[in-house]
Amino acid sequence: MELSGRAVCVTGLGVTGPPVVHALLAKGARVTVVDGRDDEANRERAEELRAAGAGVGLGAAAVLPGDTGLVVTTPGWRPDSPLLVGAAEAGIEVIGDVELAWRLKPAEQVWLAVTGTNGKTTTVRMLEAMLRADGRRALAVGNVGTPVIEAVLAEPSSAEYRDVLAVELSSFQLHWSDTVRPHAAAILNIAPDHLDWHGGMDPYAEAKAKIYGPGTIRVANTADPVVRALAETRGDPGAPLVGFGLGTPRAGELGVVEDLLVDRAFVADPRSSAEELASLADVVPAAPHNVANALAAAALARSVGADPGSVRAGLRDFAPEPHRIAHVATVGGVDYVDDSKATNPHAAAASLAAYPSVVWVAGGLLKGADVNDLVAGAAGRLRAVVLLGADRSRLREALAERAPDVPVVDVDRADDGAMAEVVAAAAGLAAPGDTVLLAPAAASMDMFVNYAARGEAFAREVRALAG
Ligand code: UMA
Repeated sequence: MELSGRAVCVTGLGVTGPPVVHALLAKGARVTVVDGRDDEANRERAEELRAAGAGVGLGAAAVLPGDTGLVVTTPGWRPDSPLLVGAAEAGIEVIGDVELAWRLKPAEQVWLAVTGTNGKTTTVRMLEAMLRADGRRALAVGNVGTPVIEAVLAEPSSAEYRDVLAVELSSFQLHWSDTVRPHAAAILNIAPDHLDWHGGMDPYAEAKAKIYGPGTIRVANTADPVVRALAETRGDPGAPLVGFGLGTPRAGELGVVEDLLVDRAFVADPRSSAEELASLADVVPAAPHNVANALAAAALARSVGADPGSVRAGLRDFAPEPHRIAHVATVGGVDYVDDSKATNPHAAAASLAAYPSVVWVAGGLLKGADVNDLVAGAAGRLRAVVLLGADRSRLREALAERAPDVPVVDVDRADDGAMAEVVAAAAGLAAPGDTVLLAPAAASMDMFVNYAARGEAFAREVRALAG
């Protein structure tokens, strides 16, 4: 990709923007970066990027420069933002940061990609651990937090070079990626999320399906009908389709036999042989959806020839991230569990399914998702519900209709004391043997900086309760 002397506009000065700007400057492009937010943090970043040679437009000055030949957008920018619509109307190519990274990467670097509504970060981290156990120079990048562009610029001869990337791709990043073709890619599951950004379920699923590029080995969750349909109808029909699921694997699949994770795809003769990869005890936590994540990671690792022993070693090395079904404390015979990362109904349903009797803490920003099925599916497990956050009335209505006998406490405040009131109410409703489960089914930004801050607030109040 020729960038020397080209006028490029980068939109977004968040996590992704600055390394994209540096990469473009290093390639000789003339770069302007814009961001609608003109605050202290962005002014500081602007200072640093101006010193490096970029132009910067903040706030009202976040406009497309007249001579722009290419726009590189960071993932959070919606396709209907006026600046991006204006660029497209003017015939200017708009690509995402992942597409740019793909065009600039060394030819020999292999990408293994993961998308899905839930489990992406866990899966790329498991994959990274398996690849490292196999002796590869691997790194988990993308939506997981390290912008992809940071891992593609090193020359293969340098110490910083990575030969395999475990790339977590959000639907936003996939929307802006058109020529990316990973060696193998997994779709974990698809359930309603980010519908406001994409404008509906179909465009959301179509964005996810773009992960299967020409030649990409299609790894797909056989238990998810939407994923199965996409794997069968999208991507390259000439490329292998490898299913994974919690049942006994058929030829061409990875699955579970008794307490073993088993590969019947990446073996010499899938019809007559299978390879043991690991035991269920190697997967932490061993909740069903997490075993599915481990199988997806294993399929991707095996697609580049990783040893079965490396799959097991990687799973044992893997440490789950905070705020994902994390046990905080047991107080008075009641377990308190922080799954603040359950930011949509699909994730909350998986979490609720792991416990028989739950005081459920839920609510926040629902992002356009429907909660009726979630509530109907969980009703039999609910001792009580404590609601918080902006969209809690939608949950309250669903509970009144689908679980009318379950007591509901509504915490009608969003200040610093709200979480203390939530935990106190939950403690009052729980009986010994119950689980108080923070699995909000919603994003956190109405009350907290992010899901981690919400989880920390919950854990703090639980520890205070425990004394
Ligand atoms: N901005 C505007 N106008 C807009 C939109 C954004 O000016 O219309 C500005 C904001 O003021 C802000 C900047 O753009 O300064 C933010 O950029 P961004 O939203 O593109 O996000 P980044 O900070 O670059 O982080 C992104 C991902 N964020 C989103 O997709 C929203 C991060 O995923 C990712 O880790 C990072 O790139 C790595 O490259 C986070 C996320 O929430 C974890 N992802 C969603 C999810 O997992 O559900 C998709």
